[in-house]
Amino acid sequence: MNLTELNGIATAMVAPGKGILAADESSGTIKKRFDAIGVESTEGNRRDYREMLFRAKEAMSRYISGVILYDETIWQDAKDGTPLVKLIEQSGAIPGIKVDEGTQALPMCPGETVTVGLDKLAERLAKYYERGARFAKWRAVIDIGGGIPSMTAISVNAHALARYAALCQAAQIVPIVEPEVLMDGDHDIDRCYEVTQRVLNKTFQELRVQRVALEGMVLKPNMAISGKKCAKQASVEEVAEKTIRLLKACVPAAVPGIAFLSGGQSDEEATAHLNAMHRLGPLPWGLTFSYGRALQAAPQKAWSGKTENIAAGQNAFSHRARMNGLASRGEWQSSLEKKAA
Ligand code: 5MM
Repeated sequence: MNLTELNGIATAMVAPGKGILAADESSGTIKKRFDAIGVESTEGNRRDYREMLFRAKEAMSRYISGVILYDETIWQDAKDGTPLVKLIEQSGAIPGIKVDEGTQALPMCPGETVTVGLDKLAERLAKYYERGARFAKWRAVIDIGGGIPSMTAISVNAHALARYAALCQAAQIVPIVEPEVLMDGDHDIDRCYEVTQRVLNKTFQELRVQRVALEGMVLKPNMAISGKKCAKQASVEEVAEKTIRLLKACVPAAVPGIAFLSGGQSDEEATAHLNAMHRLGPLPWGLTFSYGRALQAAPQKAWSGKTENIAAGQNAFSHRARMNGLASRGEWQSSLEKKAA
């Protein structure tokens, strides 16, 4: 393992003004997104959609540091025969790959899951590296509800995240470690804080036990935020203040960067929260976005599967990428959204 090189990649992934495009929707998830805009989820449509994003010059060259791909996409070529990975590299962004194989029910723990995909992972990583991937992603899912999460679910997911991270670093690939505490329930922000703290502490404990070099990884956490169904929604300032307090308590300064998931927040909320956190600096790590829905909802709608809408889709993507790029420096203002509208 060359830690200097891994640290250089991780640092570039969270460079000020830039963040990560999470375009690694599995086939089931992209079908749901396409259903919402009336587009059939064929291999060709998935390729055309992602090609549109990766060819959005302004977004990709100025605001996107890296792209997380799904297995199908990393092997696909653009219409003119250029591998999609090459389009990403040519824009100056770093290609990455989702390597987990989804979740499975966790025995003895009703309603909870464990993320799988460790079998043959070393072989798969070597192939992805050869194709151009320089970072990877593995997402563990922790739900909050009556009596959950159990310590069992937190523990097995943290163990798998660390196993994955160590395998990545041995393959000279930067691991994005993503323990996502879902915001789907009716819990308040303090319950989210408390659960996320347990999850992050256990995850870093496992990372240390399994000798993962913290300098060569990126953390992708949820924010401390109210559950979507909670009657009392925390303000932007409270989310920012509690998230930074939580991360300072749990994430060692040796970690080069933290890149948030959006988790179902609206586009503008995700931007406003990141921006507000930067107003609380200086921070010990790079802090940016690794959004899926909060970057793609607008371009998906604008594109709607029509060739004549490609420019509109790219403009919508560039706008959201620019807004989040500004937020990653604490320079975003809501008036910029209105001006664009
Ligand atoms: C893009 O969605 C990713 C893949 O999800 P599935 O494996 O369920 O299809 C997801 O892991 C994503 O990278 C993160 O959750 C961040 O995306 P959001 O939409 O929460 O910002």
